[in-house]
Amino acid sequence: MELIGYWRSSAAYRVRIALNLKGIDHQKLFCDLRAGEQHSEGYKLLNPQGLVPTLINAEGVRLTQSLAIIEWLEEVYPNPRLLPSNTVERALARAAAMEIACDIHPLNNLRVLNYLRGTLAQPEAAVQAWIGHWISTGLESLEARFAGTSGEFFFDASPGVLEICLVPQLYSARRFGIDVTKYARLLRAERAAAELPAFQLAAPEVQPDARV
Ligand SMILES: N[C@@H](CCC(=O)N[C@@H](CS)C(=O)NCC(=O)O)C(=O)O
Repeated sequence: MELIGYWRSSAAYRVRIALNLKGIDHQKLFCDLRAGEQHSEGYKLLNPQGLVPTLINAEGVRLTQSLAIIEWLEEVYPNPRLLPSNTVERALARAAAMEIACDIHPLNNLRVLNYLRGTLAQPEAAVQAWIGHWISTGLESLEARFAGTSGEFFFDASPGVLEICLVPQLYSARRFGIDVTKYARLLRAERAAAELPAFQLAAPEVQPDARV
């Protein structure tokens, strides 16, 4: 299997964590988003959306969209589970993961920010306000949803799809200079995840293409 990603991509970061948690051997390939490689003809043949990640499975099938990739991994490699065994909890875990992957992350994606800065000629202060607003709005509602829940992780004794989405989103929030200290419940889960090699080895700074 081959994972095409970029060290700072939070969508690729999610898939790196999932592959590590499941212990799936894979090769890492890179698409340099800052250099615009996602727009190259070659990459668009693999992923016409021009986004990372792309996972090429053992049969050569190109899989895109991090949540779809994680669901596919879950179906093909069911252990360890990344979704709760109870169906209602599965829906709740998916919903919270989607709050991050569908409602927070896309609003602050590179192409959206480039559009604000370039085509819409928004000043940097407005772009920063946009980023801060959407990330904080999303994290606040997640914090409210889980505040008061016990344990370290959200649904199980081990991390699943929500932690897989949360850890990269918190990383990205800090990178944008957002104060995340008020999200105590979210930070508790993040701290627990940070103890696990699957998360440590997926961290942006330790990727071979990292430019720190
Ligand atoms: N919904 C997609 C989002 C993928 C995505 O937006 N990837 C970003 C990096 S996190 C990207 O490739 N951005 C390139 C660009 O905006 O030009 C997923 O979850 O895989």
